[in-house]
Amino acid sequence: MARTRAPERTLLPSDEPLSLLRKDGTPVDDSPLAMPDDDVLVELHRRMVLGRRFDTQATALTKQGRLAVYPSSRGQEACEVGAVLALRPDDWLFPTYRDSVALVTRGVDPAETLTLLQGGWHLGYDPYEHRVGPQCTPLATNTLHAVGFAHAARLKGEDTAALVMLGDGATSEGDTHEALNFAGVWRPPVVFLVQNNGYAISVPLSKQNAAPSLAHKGIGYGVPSVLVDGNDVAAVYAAVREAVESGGPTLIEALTYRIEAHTNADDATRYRTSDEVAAWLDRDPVDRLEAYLVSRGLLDHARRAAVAAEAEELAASVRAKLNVDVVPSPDELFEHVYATTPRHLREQAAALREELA
Ligand SMILES: Cc1ncc(C[n+]2csc(CCOP(=O)(O)OP(=O)(O)O)c2C)c(N)n1
Repeated sequence: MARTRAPERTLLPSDEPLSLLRKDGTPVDDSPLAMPDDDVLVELHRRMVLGRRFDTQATALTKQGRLAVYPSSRGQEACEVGAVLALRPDDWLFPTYRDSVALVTRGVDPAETLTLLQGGWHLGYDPYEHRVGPQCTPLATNTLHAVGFAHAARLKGEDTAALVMLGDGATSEGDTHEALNFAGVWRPPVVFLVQNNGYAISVPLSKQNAAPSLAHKGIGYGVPSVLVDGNDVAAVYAAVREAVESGGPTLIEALTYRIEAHTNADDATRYRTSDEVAAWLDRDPVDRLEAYLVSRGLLDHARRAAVAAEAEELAASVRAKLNVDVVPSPDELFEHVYATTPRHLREQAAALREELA
């Protein structure tokens, strides 16, 4: 079987993260990345505002006992939204537990996104409808799903890229290295977006990585690698779009930060300081894009109010849909595991039914 050519793109990431907007919203001159069109920037803003409201609503639902747990991506909206909007309709997304906002941005029903965390279905949405794989909880397993999927699509002659989202901690898992090696050799159209938010739960990056950057981890596998400012949504969008259109593999490390704790079950004050959090609040991705849009006359009071109202409607709808007691059917535990249920599962289902009768 013929392999595609090795990349002509440079393998080495830049020393400084690539960006298009500084933290005060002023544009960067001579960035190698292409500034997205105005209509894309306006949509990126809308989606980040909606995503943040969804995220705060989901966090609130944990406090009301409506969700068992929620891993917030507050502060990481530029990655969640920028990467997803850069995908083409036929591309696929392979997200993690932290990426609910990415799912919502891709079009998955916000309430369906939360069904698993509500204790309902294992997977509350149809993966084929919006081309979104299941949110993976075992770290880095989705990297292998993504390379396999992109490779299979190429064999079938389909023009489909796969975007896999993973955290800094997940780059220490064996699966990531196998996936990168596969990607380097077979060159499927796959984008590894590493959201480096500084911590794997309480473990800081310095305690689990010796490479100069996580982007450097692509080099040994022959995968072109890019380091971007992960709080700059324009830069994330541009880098992912370029990677998708390259037709081969790319690793993108996006430098960002999670403002909330790992999940609502974690106490982040035990391993990081409030000064550190404040420094990252100052780099807020939504504020940054807003400052740029206002300076360009692309965002005014009326537009901001309309987006805020839309975000409130979204939150109200999520609240209404999740404000119900879930009554799972034990029978459903056995459904959709295999195309044809094997004998041992049929027996277990029968035993359970008998016990509950
Ligand atoms: C294979 C595997 N090992 C360990 C865990 C337990 N675990 C859950 S989240 C987490 C930290 C992940 O950190 P990172 O990849 O940086 O992602 P983030 O949570 O910061 O988005 C760990 C170790 C797991 N889910 N899967």
